[in-house]
Order: sequence, then structure tokens, then C-alpha cells
Amino acid sequence: MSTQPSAGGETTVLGACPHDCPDTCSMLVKVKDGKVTGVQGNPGHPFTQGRLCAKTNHYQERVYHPERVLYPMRRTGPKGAGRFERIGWDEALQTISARWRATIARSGPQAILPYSYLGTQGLVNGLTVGDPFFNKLGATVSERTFCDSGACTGYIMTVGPTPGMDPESFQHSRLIILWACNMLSTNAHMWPFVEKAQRNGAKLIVIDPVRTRGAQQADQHIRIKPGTDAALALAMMHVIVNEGLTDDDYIQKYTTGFDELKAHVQQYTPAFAAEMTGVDAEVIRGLARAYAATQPAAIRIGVGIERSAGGGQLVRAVTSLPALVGAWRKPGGGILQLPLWAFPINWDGLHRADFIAEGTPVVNQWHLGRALTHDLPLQAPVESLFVYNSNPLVVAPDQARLIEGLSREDLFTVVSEHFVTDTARYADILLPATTQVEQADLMFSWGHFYLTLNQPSVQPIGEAVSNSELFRRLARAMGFDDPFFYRDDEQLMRDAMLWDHPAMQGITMEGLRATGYARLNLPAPEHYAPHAEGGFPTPSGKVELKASMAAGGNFVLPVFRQGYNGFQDGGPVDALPTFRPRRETGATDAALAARFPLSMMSPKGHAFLNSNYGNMRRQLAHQGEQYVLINPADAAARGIAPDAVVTVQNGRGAFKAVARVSDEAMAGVVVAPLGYWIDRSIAGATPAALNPTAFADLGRAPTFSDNLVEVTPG
Ligand SMILES: Nc1nc2c(c(=O)[nH]1)N[C@H]1C(S)=C(S)[C@@H](COP(=O)(O)OP(=O)(O)OC[C@H]3O[C@@H](n4cnc5c(=O)[nH]c(N)nc54)[C@H](O)[C@@H]3O)O[C@H]1N2
Ligand SMILES: Nc1nc2c(c(=O)[nH]1)N[C@H]1C(S)=C(S)[C@@H](COP(=O)(O)OP(=O)(O)OC[C@H]3O[C@@H](n4cnc5c(=O)[nH]c(N)nc54)[C@H](O)[C@@H]3O)O[C@H]1N2
Ligand SMILES: [Mo]
Repeated sequence: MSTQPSAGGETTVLGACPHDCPDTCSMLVKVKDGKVTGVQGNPGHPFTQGRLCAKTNHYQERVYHPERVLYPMRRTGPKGAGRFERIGWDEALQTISARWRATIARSGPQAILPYSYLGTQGLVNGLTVGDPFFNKLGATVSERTFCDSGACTGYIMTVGPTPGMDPESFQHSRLIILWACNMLSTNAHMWPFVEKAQRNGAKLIVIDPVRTRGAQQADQHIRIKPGTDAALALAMMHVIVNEGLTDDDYIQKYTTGFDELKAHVQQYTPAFAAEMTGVDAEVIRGLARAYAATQPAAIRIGVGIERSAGGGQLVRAVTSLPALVGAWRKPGGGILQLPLWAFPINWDGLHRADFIAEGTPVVNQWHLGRALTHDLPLQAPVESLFVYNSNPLVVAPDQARLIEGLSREDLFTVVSEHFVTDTARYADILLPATTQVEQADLMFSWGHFYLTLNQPSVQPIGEAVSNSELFRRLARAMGFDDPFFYRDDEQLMRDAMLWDHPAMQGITMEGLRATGYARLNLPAPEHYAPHAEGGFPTPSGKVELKASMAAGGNFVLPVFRQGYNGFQDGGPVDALPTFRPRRETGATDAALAARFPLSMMSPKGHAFLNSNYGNMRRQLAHQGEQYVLINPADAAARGIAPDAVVTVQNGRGAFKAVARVSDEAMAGVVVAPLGYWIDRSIAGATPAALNPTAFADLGRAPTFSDNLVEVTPG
């Protein structure tokens, strides 16, 4: 434990924010008498810049919350009642291993289903922590396409797994487009770099159906109907190629398929796009011209962009834009999607997909409700569910069916958690997990280029264990003999990175312990133009406007499915970026749109982190009750008064919320933020009850922005 003594017997430990957020802050943890007294953003860290956020400013309140799960527990009431009694770790592990052994003997290990995501994001305790264990056990593989799987697929098909722009280099941009990115809420530590560019005269454009905090600061806010952005991007290309605004030298040297793309975009006129998107044709022309003429131009896409039927091709279209105008030539130009690809992570060693037996079935996370209610053709129906790092009852769709599945008396459910979440209420065995200040971890980032070390500041509270320790205990309980399963956290950190990679040059564990963080060995932001001269990590080495990877059909990247071979069973994929209308619109399904005329989105809450903090006083005070943002015209047409309780419903379900009447929402669109708990809801449901389980076109992304509803008073 590295501590720096300071006044009054208080020490400061170099930690890191654990959350699934692009900012991955370097967090200074103040400790006195073995207790965390406060946290603060590291002022020395170039991205954190001394600030945390509304979620983590008082992280100690999460650590010492009176409702934390601190001991293993056994269910005593009916499923869902949330009644438990304390047991010991031995009893918990014996119960789990006995049940699993019986299940395996009866039905095979595939009757066990793990379910996890990013409760914590570290390389030790995060995404992959349970993968080697479950892969070895022979459990059904969980396909975790929660976040950015569709966008990553579209992006990689176009430019390959390149980190893309350095977020810090945005300060050198002359024009910035925030495209479906609610930056001031979801990526707030990047804002200073955007603001700096703006102060230097850069133009900021926000493309979002909602007048977000960022849109309020922008020079131009382009309101667009959800899920129609591909039409906008393709019409921008139409204007760029037909008005001779292209960088022909860049296109000729560093792209493939331009001639075909040029012919292909002729159909996407600004007039067509205007009809699809609701954006005026002249605005589209102006956007295309400004984007081409103002270099370096930067695009930041959010994850919110992928959540409609054509979300993957939409990202293909947007990702094609920088090459057409040569935006990649200079620092401050190009596109930023997921700089995660900059980190030389030892994914194979983390997942151990080599443990997976050929033919092991895969269940997509969006289908948990169906899997638990025997609505999927599984050879071995799910008899046991193991949830960690996730709260599916809030974050997954099909809420009513999920409750039905979790209520099954014959289902043996284990949940590892900080709190008795909506999901944890259904656990047969509930296990206590440590928070970040009680554990060690090494953090990559999907929003900047710094590797951060989180050093523990206090002993685990109660009998909580880190996820890494949990899987060591489970391996022992299941009799695994491979020493691989018993590596300590220090070894896990050392094994997580490819230390010999050029990007890791100069970075050591010892150095990280002293400073808390290190920038990957990449050029400084002001010099960072990775594709000034091409060099894209695609099969051709160029920007594939016509994607050669489309030939293999749709796929899910291994990182989203326990490392399992990703290139599987996909449907056909267009090689050129195309516009696909939403699944749920008047044009595609007039009868549906007549019954449910409003389009619902359920994006992130400002003071929640997914469903984290949905039970905490300070953040609830900030967020208020579950609300639904509705345009004044839509509210008036339905007799909905401000702050009235309303019912939001569609054919899949209903929930109640407080109406926030504001033209922040565009007409025809309602916004119900994610993160509120069922437990505290007005009528036992949250927006997830209405969300579709249908996949988007690429990477089995969700289609939560492709979702028609009606809102009624009462
Ligand atoms: N405060 C806070 N920060 C977070 C999180 C959180 O829960 N709370 N979660 C973290 C996680 S896991 C993620 S993935 C990121 C996500 O970060 P973002 O992608 O920024 O977040 P979202 O809220 O999903 O959506 C961003 C914006 O997309 C808009 N949008 C939705 N559909 C469309 C569309 O079809 N077209 C266009 N143009 N806009 C659309 C929404 O109105 C929203 O303003 O945030 C991370 N940071
Ligand atoms: N409607 C709607 N649904 C969405 C989204 C949306 O925008 N709208 N966004 C999607 C996206 S982008 C994402 S990333 C997913 C997020 O999906 P999840 O990652 O499942 O979301 P969280 O709500 O953060 O749930 C994480 C849980 O892990 C627990 N936890 C935290 N740390 C630890 C730990 O160290 N150990 C253990 N065992 N548990 C821990 C937390 O208490 C929390 O309950 O949701 C997706 N679902
Ligand atoms: Mo996410």
C-alpha cells in the first residue's frame, strides 16, 4: 500500500475510480485511522485535472453505506422479497459447489450461466475476472454485448481497431462534432479539451435529439430523430463528393472503395435525409461544407449512437467521413470512438478462451429473460445463474419476463454485490463484494491514454472479498488444480498487460506505484496524428469505405463473449455504409406507430453510473424521481401537466414516472434516464420494461433508441 503522509495523521493513497466510464480518474483517497475520510481527483493527472464527479465526489458514502452487503447470506423469504440471513463463507461456498456438482452430474455444466458486466472496470476485477473459471467449468458462454459492440464492429470494419484520436488533441481542433455523446454527463473530464478548442475559435456542433448540457454550450445543435443519423452522414458524403470538397490525395492513397461509395451515396440526397432525420436539407448542406472546409475537424461519437436497427452501419457511415476530407492529416482531426484499442492488453490470457470446449452454447445478455423462462432453444436449460458486476433487472430489457425467470423456484441464483439490488433480491446465495478502496486493480481506459493503478487504502470491510478472490475461492470449492486459478492480484496485474509492447515502454509496476498513473508511450497530444499517412489496422491497411470484413457476415468481437471465437453465424452485412430505417417507425409499421406515436430513449443518468447510486441519498437528491422528459407540445396534446405522474407504455410493458415537460426533448421523443431501481419505482417497473430485445444490424447491439411508446396521464 503506497501512502503519502499528510497533516493530522491522514494519509493519501493513490487510487483509481472503478467505474465503467471513459474518464477513469486518478483518485486520491484520504485515510485516517484505517478509514476512508474522503476522495479527490488527482490534480496532477492531465485528464482528471483534480476533479471527480457527482457520482464519486463522496465515494466513502458508498463504502460505508449502512445497507452494504458485508457478509455471505442465504435467502430466507420468497424470491424477490430481499430477506436474507447471514451465513459463513464456508457454508456459502459449500452450498454453491454442491448445487453445481449436482447440476453438472444431472444436466452438464452448460446448465450454469454466468452473467456479468462492468460493475468495476479494472483488469483484475472487471470484465474478464470470471471468464477463465466459467470457461474451464464448461458453463454456457455469456455474450456481453451491453455496450459499444455494434459501434465497435462498424468502426473496426472501417478503420480497424485503431485508438483513433487522442481525446486531449481535441483542443487543437477547429471544428468538433459531438455525435450522440452527452459529454458533460457521461465523459465530463473530456469537456475541458473541447472548451479549450472553443475558446480558440473552434466551432462546436452537437447532433442529438435532446438539448443536452453540451448542446446548450454548442455553436450549433442539430436535433435529429433517433436512429436516423446514417441518413445524415450519407447525405453529408453526397454533398462532399458532389461539390468537390474531398481530399482526393488522401482518398487515393489511404482508402479503398471510394468510386463505389461515390456512386452509392447519390441516392442519399439532402432532401431524402431531411425527410428521414427531421433536419432541414440546407442545414445538412451547411454541415457537410463546414465539416469539409474546417480542418482539423474532430468527431466524438458516444455509445448512445448504436442503439437502433441500423446503428452499426450508422457508425460505418460516420467513421468514413474523416478520410473523405483528410481530417486525419493533423493532430485534432479524425474520429474518437474507443481509445481502449491503444492499450496492449493480454486479452487471450485474461479470457482463456482456450478452455472453452467446441460447440459450447452462447446466450446473449439481452436474452436473459428468455433464457430463464425457457423461451430459447437451449440443450441444457439454465438451472443456475451466477451474477457479478451486473444488475440485469435494471440494465437489461424484457423486465417482466426477467422477473418471472428469476422467480423460478428451481433456479439456483448466486449474486455477488455491494448492495441488495433489484437483481440481488432474487439471490439464493448473496455474496459480499469489496469496493475499490478495499481492493487492488490496474485500470485501462476507454476515454484516454493513461494506465492507472488503484492501490487499496483500507482492509476489506466485513467479510467482503474482491472479485478476484471470489473466483479463487470458487476454483478451490470446485477442485480446480491448475495454479493459474490461484494467482494473487499482483500476478494478475502483471499478466494483464503485454509489457513488451512499444506502447508500454517506460511503464513499470514500480513506477505506477509511485505515480499512480502513466501515459502510454504514444506521441504527445499536439503531435498525435496516427493516420496522417494512412496506416490503418484493417486488412488492406487503408480506410475501408467498402469493408472487406463484410464478406464474413455479422460477427461479435471475442472481447464481448468471454473471448470465444467471434466470427460466427452472422447474417449478411452490406459492404458499403447504408441507411436502414428504424424497426419501429410510422414508415416501417404504421399500425404500431398509431398506437405508440412517441419514440423513447433511456440514456444515462447524470448522477448515476448505470444503476450504481440508484439507491443513494445524495445522487437521488440530484436526479429526483424517475422522470420522463417530454416536449411541451406532446405533453399538451395529452393533457399532461408538468410534474404529473404519467404512465409510459408499449406492447412490451409499462412504467410510471414524473413528467418533466421541457423542449429539451424534441417533439415526438421522450427520454427516461437509466439507473433508477425497481425497488424505489412508483409502480414496480423501470424503462427496461419497455425496451426491445431485438438486435441492431451489427455486433448484436441493443435497439433501445428504436422503441415506440405512448405516454398517458396518471
Ligand atoms: N453520469 C454518467 N456517466 C456515464 C454513465 C452513466 O450511467 N452516468 N455510463 C457510462 C457508460 S457505461 C457509457 S456506455 C457511457 C455512454 O455515454 P454516452 O454515449 O454519451 O451516453 P448515452 O446516455 O448512452 O447517450 C448519449 C446521447 O445520445 C443521444 N442519442 C440516443 N440515441 C441517439 C440517436 O439515435 N442519434 C443521436 N444523434 N443521438 C442519440 C442521447 O440523447 C444522449 O444525449 O457513459 C458512461 N458515463
Ligand atoms: N435502458 C438502457 N439500458 C442499458 C443502457 C442504457 O443506456 N439504457 N446502457 C447499457 C450499457 S452502455 C451498459 S455499459 C450496461 C451496464 O450494465 P451493468 O454493468 O450491469 O450496470 P450496473 O448498473 O453498473 O451494474 C453493475 C453492478 O455491479 C455492482 N458492483 C460494483 N462493483 C462491484 C464489484 O467489485 N464486485 C461485484 N461483484 N459487484 C460490483 C454494482 O453494485 C452494480 O449493481 O447497461 C446497458 N443497458
Ligand atoms: Mo456502457
